[in-house]
Amino acid sequence: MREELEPEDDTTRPAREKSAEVKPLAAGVLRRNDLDTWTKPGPSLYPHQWSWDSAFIALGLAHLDNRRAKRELETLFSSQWASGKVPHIVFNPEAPPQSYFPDAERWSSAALSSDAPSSPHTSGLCQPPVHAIAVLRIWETARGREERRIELARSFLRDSYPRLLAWHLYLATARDPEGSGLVTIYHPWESGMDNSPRWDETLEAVEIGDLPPYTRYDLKHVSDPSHRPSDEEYDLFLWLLELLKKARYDEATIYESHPFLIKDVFFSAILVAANEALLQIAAVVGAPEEERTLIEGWIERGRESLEERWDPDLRLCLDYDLRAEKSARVRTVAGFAPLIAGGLSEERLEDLLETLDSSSFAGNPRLCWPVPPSTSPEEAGFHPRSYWRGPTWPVAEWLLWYSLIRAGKPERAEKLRRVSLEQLARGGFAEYFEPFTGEPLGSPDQSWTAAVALDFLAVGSG
Ligand code: 2M8
Repeated sequence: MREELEPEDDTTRPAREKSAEVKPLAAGVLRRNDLDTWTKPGPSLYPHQWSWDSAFIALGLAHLDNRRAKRELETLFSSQWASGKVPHIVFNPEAPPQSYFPDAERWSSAALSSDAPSSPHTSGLCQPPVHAIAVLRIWETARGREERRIELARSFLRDSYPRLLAWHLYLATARDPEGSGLVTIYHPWESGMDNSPRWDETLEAVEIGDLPPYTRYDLKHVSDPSHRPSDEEYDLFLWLLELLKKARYDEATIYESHPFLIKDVFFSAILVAANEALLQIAAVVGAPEEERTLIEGWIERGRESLEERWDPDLRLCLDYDLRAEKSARVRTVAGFAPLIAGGLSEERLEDLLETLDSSSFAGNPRLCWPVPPSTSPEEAGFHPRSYWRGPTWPVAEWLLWYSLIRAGKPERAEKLRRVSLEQLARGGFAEYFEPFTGEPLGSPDQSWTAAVALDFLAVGSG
């Protein structure tokens, strides 16, 4: 039977008391998933290093152990491709056999592309670039401490800066040959929101060819297969992967032939926020003026192009399918992209806040906690238990909280932070939550959930 959570029961206990319990529990999750130089996203479902998970993990670890936080990102960046791409998965050679699919062999990245490192193996895709934000957090947690610690953090920034710059340059060029300011993704896995209804129309048009057989291992790690993408979705994911392999992960070839080429507004907005962080890092390390000007240009271009993707009726920002030449008119949390990118006019900010608090998102009366579901409950493609089709995701809440602070809305940010922490204090560090009942779903003890809790606790007033 499903366990229903009743947040009302707990209102007598002060928030501060519950927060005090959350910190050691969150730290415990990160400790248990720690493999010394990097952290597993989840205890069994995700046995390898994932790119944006590690960025979130690093910003949580920054509040526990600065050195370990740095190591997390150094490990990830040591597998950066020659092109500047940071791979979405770095494979763990010690992972138990048949624990995750597609595995390193299925990707064959090093065999197909001379840009890919051969040891450890990596996937051929990338994920949203949260990394510069995490590097900046590491710096911020060291500042104001003893001189030695500050100097170590500064030296970490010096080492990280060129890698981050190469990563962002790759996204601004290979992933945006049009110079549009928006990043093109090649696969739903690159968005981080794998089975979001954002991709439904595009995927419907994809014809699956001769797909080599495979076995899914993810389903054995969750209590109910309906939490994860369906078999039909997996076939499409695997077929797109075959096409990318056929193109030998070559950007120009992919651009000519691939059926999934989407200007992803959420990914692009994170890049703008990450470029803001990179600009601050550039100042700390004394980067050349022309590089700072380049980064400023990326920020400006990114914001302008997101504004062009604004839908005045839905009052959200929409992805654009380059092949079909049309927008994906679906209300998902990704539509808040301009808030994440920042630099908004008062009017646009108000639009976004109204959408956020409307019944389409955090103001929906059926919600257990007033946090935005990954897909609006008013959408036809909404599903309350399926992965990115409706559940609430603490990492998405963190991104909105971080953005609200940057947008000069500290009170709204604080409300979101408190509710998000309450949700975690009641439901634990699940990968995602059923939005109407608060039931924890997916992988338990998910590292990035614990990491954002630590950041919420450290940066907020507790
Ligand atoms: C999920 O994605 C992986 C594929 O990359 C999967 O479902 O197997 C997504 O939630 C993604 O955003 C996340 O980085 C990854 C690991 O937590 O899991």
